[in-house]
Amino acid sequence: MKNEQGIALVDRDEDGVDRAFREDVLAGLSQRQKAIPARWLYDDAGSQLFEDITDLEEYYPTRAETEILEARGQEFAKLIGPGRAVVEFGSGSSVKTPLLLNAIAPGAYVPLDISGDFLRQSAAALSEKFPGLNVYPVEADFMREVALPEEVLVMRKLGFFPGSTIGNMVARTAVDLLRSMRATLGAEEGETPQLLIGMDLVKDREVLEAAYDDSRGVTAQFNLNLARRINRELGGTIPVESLRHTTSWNDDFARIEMHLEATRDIAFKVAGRSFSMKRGETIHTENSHKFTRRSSNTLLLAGGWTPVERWTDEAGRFSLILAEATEKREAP
Ligand code: AVI
Repeated sequence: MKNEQGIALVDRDEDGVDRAFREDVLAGLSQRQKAIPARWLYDDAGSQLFEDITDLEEYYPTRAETEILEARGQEFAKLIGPGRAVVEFGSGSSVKTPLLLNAIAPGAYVPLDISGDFLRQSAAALSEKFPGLNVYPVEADFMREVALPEEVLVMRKLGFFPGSTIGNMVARTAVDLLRSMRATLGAEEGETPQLLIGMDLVKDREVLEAAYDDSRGVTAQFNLNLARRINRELGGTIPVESLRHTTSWNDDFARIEMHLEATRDIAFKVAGRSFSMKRGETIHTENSHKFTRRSSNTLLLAGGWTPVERWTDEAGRFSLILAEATEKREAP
């Protein structure tokens, strides 16, 4: 469902149920390997729990990326230049976004997010911090091409996609997104937009497993909240106390996987349909891919972006990559 600007809106049925959520959950629970797309982890409670995760001792990505943004401002300024419209894919973080904006003297800031309330709150907070900067929040699903506000069409663009959120997508979805970003940023109209993107790096398995299974159990609550959300919003009867949060490193795909595992045989209903799980069976709830220099280059190139520069934090845990839209197909 779209509004008159072609923006995707949440499509609810007469009972207020998000139809896409119900479809994804019912389809996902019907598969042999049960799986639910990770985007449904982020209702209000899930978004708050994710904020809490970013403060955890074991969860290094947020601190590592912030360290790069703090340390490399002058290099960003040199390679990006002033006057660009910064288009952030997501609502923006109260810490990372100001670091970038301070470094590069942008012409405008355009946060894109599907969640209007959160978007407006964070855009307002940012306008307060940067009183002279034009801020144009756009409520839209950035997984597809988005029409940018007219005021910024004449400006050169920089896309900003921090946090290694790209790592939560399988390669096919990530490439689709990178291509949509090209279109949103005007690459098809003869512009050469830039993209500053965070990509988390492959590292010791123990460090990764601890980051996704922390000692305080916050990530476990984040994962279990999905089952609670299904019960709340889809009339589910999942016995949440009989599920446990598990993580494992999948070496073939260089990713941490999050699952909810049944600790006993269980049966439950969701939206009137019956499901069961044997003890030890899981629902796959998230992938978090980790990259090497080569795999990140390959992904960006497949999405139509040529890497220009990359930075890592001192400990070499996380990378921030500046890329520009590839102008034409390179030989051979
Ligand atoms: C949002 N995303 C980049 C996080 C990650 O690290 O993959 C989500 C997350 N899941 C568990 N902890 C954090």
